[in-house]
Amino acid sequence: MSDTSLFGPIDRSDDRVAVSVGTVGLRRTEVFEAASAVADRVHGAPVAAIDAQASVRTVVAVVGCLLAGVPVVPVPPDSGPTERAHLLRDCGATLWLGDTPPDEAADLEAVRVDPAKRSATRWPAPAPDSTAMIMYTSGTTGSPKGALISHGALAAGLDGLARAWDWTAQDVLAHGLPLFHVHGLTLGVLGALRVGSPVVHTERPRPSGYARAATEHGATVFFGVPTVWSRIAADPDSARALSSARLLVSGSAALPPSVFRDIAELAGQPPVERYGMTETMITLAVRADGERRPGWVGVPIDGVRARVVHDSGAAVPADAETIGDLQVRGACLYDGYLGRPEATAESRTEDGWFRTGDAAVLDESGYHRIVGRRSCDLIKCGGFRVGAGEVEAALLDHPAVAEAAVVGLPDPDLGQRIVAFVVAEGVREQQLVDHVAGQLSAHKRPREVRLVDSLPRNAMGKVQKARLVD
Ligand code: MLC
Ligand code: AMP
Repeated sequence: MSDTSLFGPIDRSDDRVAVSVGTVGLRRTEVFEAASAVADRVHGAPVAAIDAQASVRTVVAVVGCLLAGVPVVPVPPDSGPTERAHLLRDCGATLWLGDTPPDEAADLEAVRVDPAKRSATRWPAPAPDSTAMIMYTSGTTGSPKGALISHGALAAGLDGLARAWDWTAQDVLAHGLPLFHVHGLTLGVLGALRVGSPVVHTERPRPSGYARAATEHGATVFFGVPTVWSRIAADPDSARALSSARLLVSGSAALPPSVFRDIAELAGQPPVERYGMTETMITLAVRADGERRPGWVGVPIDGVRARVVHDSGAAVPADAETIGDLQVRGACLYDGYLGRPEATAESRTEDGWFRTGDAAVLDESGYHRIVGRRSCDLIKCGGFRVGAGEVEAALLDHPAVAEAAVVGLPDPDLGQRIVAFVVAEGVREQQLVDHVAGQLSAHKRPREVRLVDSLPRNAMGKVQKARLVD
């Protein structure tokens, strides 16, 4: 049986269900014995791509690769051929773990993952600086980049969070977030396995599922993106069912103050907010016993340092007002973008701080508030990070489209909704929505397409997105 540095020793007396997704559950020993069977099969591979459906199979596949020291690429299950082909080509995977491989994975060796399989192989802990995961994430332009996350970074980030939230094996975590991003997979599955707290995954992040996790599974900690909390607040019975919880956590995007207050009233406590990125994991958090203030994401977790600076590099005053660039450093940060030395170098200052691209203010107690992103070309829709450039490229790929500009507009449910301004002939708006949903992940589709005669451009010919947003 494995005993790796990421997951710690296995307490065989703990016969609780450690991971459940929908109606399927595995005890802790079952998770690791099934994962060891995957590790037996995949060890030695350079990289493994995983069809990251919301299922225990995905959990077993990811843990198996981590045990074997094989870098994992979680592939969004709704990704279309353009996005999937890019990911698979870029990451260098030789294995496809999942059901029937899609056409783009036809060259990869298919590995079936069976959560009922068992193996007792003991795996030595992978080196802390070896790559554990390659998480694909959007930039302002171009195709998604693979962020290299080491085993050591995972351990450091998860421990920092566990300490911030007093998250222990006595907790039961519940969420229904996708298993291909930091929030749902890294924190919501690997975090739970590392601290030993059972995780109840509700398959979808619906309010009724969260309520059932509280009433039927005794969940004490809940993770959600603001859209999920907003939907829970709009379903008072479900929100009230969470009143037995110890901690409600919101992150991945800005939580509207009205939702913060509605949840406080209905569930008996407001969410704690925390801030992170694919490249950094979670760097700032309101601690379990910290003051909860709407819009404020707290202080650096243990092992992280943060600074808010002017363009000159000088720190902004801690006056809760002056806006600067948020930069972070610490053991939980990524090692760079796979095969993109220039983008990696650009992401760091000369003195080694990571430029988050987010603008923030700091107050005298050390709390941070995120006030927005520096670039309007990164959109947060329902907590998903979507690059305007990637959506524009998909639109321009349609034969009827001559020009396209994509922006994020405020949306009461999604935070920002993706809106495409398109110059095109002989095509309907919905056809363009479907075209993007078919090529990229469905969540990257424009929620609205506006057909226009021309795009506003400056003297240099650059599209003036600020005018579109106005
Ligand atoms: C809709 N669908 C289409 C379609 N229109 N499919 C094809 N073509 C079209 N034109 C399908 C979708 O694929 C999906 O299918 C279904 O319709 C509903 O999709 P949706 O409309 O996009 O769902 P929505 O209600 O908008 O989702 C809201 C949400 C989701 C909150 C559930 O946005 C979500 O899961 N967000 C979480 C994002 C997250 O975890 N981010 C963390 C990033 S990490 P089907 O089959 O699926 O029903 C990070 C770091 C940190 O940020 O700090 O945490
Ligand atoms: P991703 O790479 O998907 O993890 O997205 C990271 C981005 O999400 C950050 O750069 C922020 O813009 C945004 N984000 C994450 N958490 C928060 C938060 N609590 N409040 C505001 N924005 C957030």
